[in-house]
Amino acid sequence: MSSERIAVLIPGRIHPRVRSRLVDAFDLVEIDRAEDVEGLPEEVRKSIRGAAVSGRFPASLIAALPGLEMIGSFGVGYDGVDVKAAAARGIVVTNTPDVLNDEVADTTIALLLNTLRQFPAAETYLRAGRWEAEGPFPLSPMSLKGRRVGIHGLGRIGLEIAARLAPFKVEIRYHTRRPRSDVPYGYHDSLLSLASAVDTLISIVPATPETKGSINAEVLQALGADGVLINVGRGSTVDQPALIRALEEGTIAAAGLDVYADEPHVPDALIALPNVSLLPHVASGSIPTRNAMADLVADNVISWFAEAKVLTPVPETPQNS
Ligand code: A2R
Repeated sequence: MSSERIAVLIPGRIHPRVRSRLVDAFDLVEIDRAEDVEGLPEEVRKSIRGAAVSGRFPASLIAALPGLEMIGSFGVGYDGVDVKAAAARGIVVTNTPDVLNDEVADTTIALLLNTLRQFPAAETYLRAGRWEAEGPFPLSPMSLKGRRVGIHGLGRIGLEIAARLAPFKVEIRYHTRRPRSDVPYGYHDSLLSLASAVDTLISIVPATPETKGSINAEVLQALGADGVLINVGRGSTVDQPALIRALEEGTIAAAGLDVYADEPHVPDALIALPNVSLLPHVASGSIPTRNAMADLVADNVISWFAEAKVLTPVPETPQNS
């Protein structure tokens, strides 16, 4: 490793474009898992000043890197990075907001319609030759028409979801911790109150101790027998066993999920349910959007070492702290 080049750690798998954007200008130190940092020669470990990560960056890894200045995290959610440990050391963490808003909002509408109108099952029916053999696919019991939709989290992505829902002529309400002054939608100061007022709940909040398990049995009960839950935020927000029970027992009607409690594991009990539409965490998963996210990770790393500032710091680690 040449002495003037800056060492940047990549712990685990990351979008190949992050690597290709950085490889010419930086000495990339690549390890399979955060824990493998212990196997690096001491002078390499101490030389690391930046990091690019998709997923976990625990406090133990931060502690093992005494020269670390910034962590560029892939994705808008950065719950895998111990930001508290980073902030305590003055390390700047960046995420990739905004560039995925449209893709995630588009996916949310697709998942909502798939859940209500059972389009994946209808296509499976056609492909199995059943249309010709047995006749038309059964009418879907549910429709988007006339629904009252509650959005749990009305941030960058939630606003785009709301904007896409408006032309569907549904009623839109929301819950966040603080009401927004720039939207015409009805505000609820608790998730339970929102769930009681709507029949369709879309969750797009970050994974935090506060949101963990917040969509619980009581919230699902309040959503009601016509209720539909769509989760495109984080799996930890939903009490997954309670959701499975609610779907099995008809406490709510259906769910559309892109995120799960323990990805990539999806419980058999969930897969066995006929009233769910399940996606493998693909909301932002198009090549153009993932490329834009990869570019933003690389641009943050490059900008930090060229100009001592990043483009998109997370709120917990403002760059001038
Ligand atoms: O609570 P507020 O006023 O800070 O509003 C934010 C809301 N939010 C919550 N709402 C209810 N209870 C909570 N405990 C709570 N914590 C946060 O979630 C805000 O309206 C929204 C988050 O918006 P942004 O920070 O702009 O995030 P963005 O880009 O929309 O992405 C949302 C999440 C990511 O964190 C990933 O986990 C996932 O979507 O892909």
